[in-house]
Amino acid sequence: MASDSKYTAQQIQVLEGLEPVRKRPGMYIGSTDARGLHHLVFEIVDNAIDEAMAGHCDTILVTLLPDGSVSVEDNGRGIPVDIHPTAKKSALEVVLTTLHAGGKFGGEGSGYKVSGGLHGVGSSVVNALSIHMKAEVHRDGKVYVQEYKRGKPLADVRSTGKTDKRGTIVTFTPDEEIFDTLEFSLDTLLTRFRQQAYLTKGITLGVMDARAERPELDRVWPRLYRFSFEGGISAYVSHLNEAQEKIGSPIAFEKDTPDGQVEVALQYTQSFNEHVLSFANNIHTSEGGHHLTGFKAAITRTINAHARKFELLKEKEENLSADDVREGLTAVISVRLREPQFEGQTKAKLGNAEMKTAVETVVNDKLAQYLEENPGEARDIVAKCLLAARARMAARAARDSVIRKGALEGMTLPGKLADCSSKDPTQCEIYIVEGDSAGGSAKQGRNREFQAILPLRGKILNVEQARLDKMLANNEIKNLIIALGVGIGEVKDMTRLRYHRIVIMTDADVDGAHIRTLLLTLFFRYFPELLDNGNLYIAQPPLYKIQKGKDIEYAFTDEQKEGVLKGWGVAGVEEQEESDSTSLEELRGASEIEENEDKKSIKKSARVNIQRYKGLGEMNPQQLWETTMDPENRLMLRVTMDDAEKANAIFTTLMGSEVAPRRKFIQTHAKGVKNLDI
Ligand code: 2B7
Repeated sequence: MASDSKYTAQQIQVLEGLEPVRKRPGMYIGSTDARGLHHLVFEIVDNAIDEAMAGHCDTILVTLLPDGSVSVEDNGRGIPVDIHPTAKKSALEVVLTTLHAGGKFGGEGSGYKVSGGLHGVGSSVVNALSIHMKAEVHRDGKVYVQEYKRGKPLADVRSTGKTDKRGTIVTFTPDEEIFDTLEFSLDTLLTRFRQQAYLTKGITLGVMDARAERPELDRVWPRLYRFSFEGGISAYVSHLNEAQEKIGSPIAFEKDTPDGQVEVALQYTQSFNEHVLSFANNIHTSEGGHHLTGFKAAITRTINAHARKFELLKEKEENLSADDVREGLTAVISVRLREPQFEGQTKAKLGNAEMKTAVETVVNDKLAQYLEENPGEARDIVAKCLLAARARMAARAARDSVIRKGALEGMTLPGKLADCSSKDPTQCEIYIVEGDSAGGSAKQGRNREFQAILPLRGKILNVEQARLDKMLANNEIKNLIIALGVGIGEVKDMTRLRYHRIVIMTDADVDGAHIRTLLLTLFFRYFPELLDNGNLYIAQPPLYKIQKGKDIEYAFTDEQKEGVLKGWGVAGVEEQEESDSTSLEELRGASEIEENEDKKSIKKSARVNIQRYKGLGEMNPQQLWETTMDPENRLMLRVTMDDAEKANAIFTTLMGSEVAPRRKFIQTHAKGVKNLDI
């Protein structure tokens, strides 16, 4: 490359050492939990992707190794190794041991027009937080190596031999002093790299899981996953719409403008949901920004203009609203610019105003042209938007009447709700309980001070396939929304939430799982704030009650049950098929243990009674309190939305109208559904 020769080590800015990173890791990688741990890999891979975006590398391989380390390899130019004139050491060492090194890498000569991640400062941060790191550079026919411990070089950069390869290999072991967990989630890595591969057309991203061999699980070891999408963001849109009934094929445009590069792909589906993802320099801008604003404005304008021009919209009809044209729309917007400004709470909003016009102009021109050239598809799209407009008007009318009647106001709490006496929302909990009988037990067993109970009868409506008007006509849902006190749609106000803990309590069977999924869908679609704020929980009733004499233990898993039995010196007891444990049996058990105590020995044959709970209804109020509702003893799963996109995909697959993907999902996941991770 011509730019290589002009590029020298002096262009690196030296700022400061790495001590601040180890002192306050959160400032650099957000947190030291699993999320922060994965961030390390993303930082290193981002550097390799920058090298790819500059046109110098097309393959990146990430390997998880058995010793807990991760290795990232690219086939780029290799990090420069020449001596930095002021620092008097190798550029490689400067890049990996100084904070903010690389501030000038983005400038002229590096070939880096744009950059993702922390703009190249990431490698040194990762180095500081690793107990060990090794950097290997293949450049100009030679291999150069340097190793580090907690960010400090163990020796100077040295040349170890000849090579005919080009590129950089970075291997690091996260420091257990820093991180709460050292276990990488293959799933998290794959999701991220798949996304990156879609956004960077032409690169191949590989992930190799070469951690400990587990012959019982893995027939193929190590496992290699490979992502390479010639279709780029168009392929991404197809992927997002896999489970949907599609209108036409993905439409894609791209243009290099003086302000930056714009790429857009979109496709309509028959679903009610909008799924628009925006990126700036490969970073997901979840808070949107000017590129997204420009896109939305252009879609609304162009579809209206087309509908008018071809008289698909009658003269007396109102224009389609921005919401109407986004219903059922799936789109990916990706812009690349020289100096991206990231704003907002999570720095996930693009602040460059010039990107509004850039995206808007591209979409206006190219979408108008596409619609004219594909009149059939255009007609279907406009028809879908018109349907949305009409439904929206019907929904508004229905909602207005519901609101007018005061049905959603906090005044008239549902009759089925057993409310708590505290009025302090931060202290209050609401249990949404499956069925009236379990609801009855919960009402009797609860702590009235801060626990409210709302029993739901049967299955609630599947909200994925229903609109707001239909939903509000469903009594179970209406009751729930009234009880929460927050309203819905345009009158939603989350500050009026009456309970800060919302607990879903269903049976441990298929029906229970179904009801739970329906409730989660409702919350995910209409009250995502509850997921973001961690208000939503799933109660974990025990699976077994194990009783020997007066001793009663509850077990939440099979392993726990075995543990209890072992602890009691009994093994291999057969499960008793009992639906209820009467007081008579309890008495009988009690006398037996007294006998045993007389003999001062525990007999193996002592009567052990194991009850497998099939439903919440099998527990009496006291048991339900002790095992599932008492804050001192209970086990609850907090529902989080770590990865909104993945959650959305799962919801669409599970709850949407297409049947084949759902069957596939259930078949692949049926065995592994233990902990909920949406
Ligand atoms: C801002 C810093 C970090 N860098 C270069 C050149 C190539 C290059 C890198 C990289 C991750 C793991 C394998 C530029 C950029 C440093 O300056 S970083 N490749 N790959 C990487 O980190 N992969 C470069 C101009 C001329 N020659 C080389």
